[in-house]
Amino acid sequence: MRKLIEKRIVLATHNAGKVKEMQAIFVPFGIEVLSAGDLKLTEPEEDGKTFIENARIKAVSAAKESGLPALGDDSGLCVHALNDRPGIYSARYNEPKKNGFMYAMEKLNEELGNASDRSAHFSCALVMAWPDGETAEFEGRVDGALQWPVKGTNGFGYDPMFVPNGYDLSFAELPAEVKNTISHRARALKSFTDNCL
Ligand code: ITT
Repeated sequence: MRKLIEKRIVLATHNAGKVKEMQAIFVPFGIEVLSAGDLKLTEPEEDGKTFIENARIKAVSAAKESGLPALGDDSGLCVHALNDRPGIYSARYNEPKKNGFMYAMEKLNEELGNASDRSAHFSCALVMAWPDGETAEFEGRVDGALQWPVKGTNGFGYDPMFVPNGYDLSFAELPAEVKNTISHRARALKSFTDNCL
């Protein structure tokens, strides 16, 4: 697989929570990590049908616009009793964005009702795109269960609702170092760093 020899990349995301997590994971590798937000890159329309397709749309667009290698992240929460919804629509499930992510979490909890199966997983697809058009794909997943009431203030998005298997605390209660070792994003990034660095 193609190695990343450049010492500067752009994260093709406008989500500050993703940027914070990915920057922390890149620190030991000595790579300067800019974000699409820092560079004021345009946000392409995410009209893919899979996490990988959407990650590729973001990465290719950012690499072309910035002239730097770009890493796109498309991720989401897949709830098993809801046939893996909201999945690729996890960000849009929070429309009209009332009350931060509480709106989406309350809606999910209502949809689940008294379902006995509260299992779910987070998926993360990463696509690395070089300015010359070459791409490489990586994926990660973490399984867990959805708790109510939600707890914790760390992380972002659905973290206060998600308790990873093997833990009693949600991603929003666990320290960032723990989430950044076991999360879907951490696992996809490990596959990227193992193969490309
Ligand atoms: P970009 O497209 O700019 O990257 P986004 O937030 O729209 O930002 P996605 O389309 O990939 O990103 O949507 C992913 C959504 O899934 C995100 O907004 C969160 O709600 C949720 N999500 C993904 N990873 C998560 C995590 O680690 N913890 C909690 N929620 C997460």
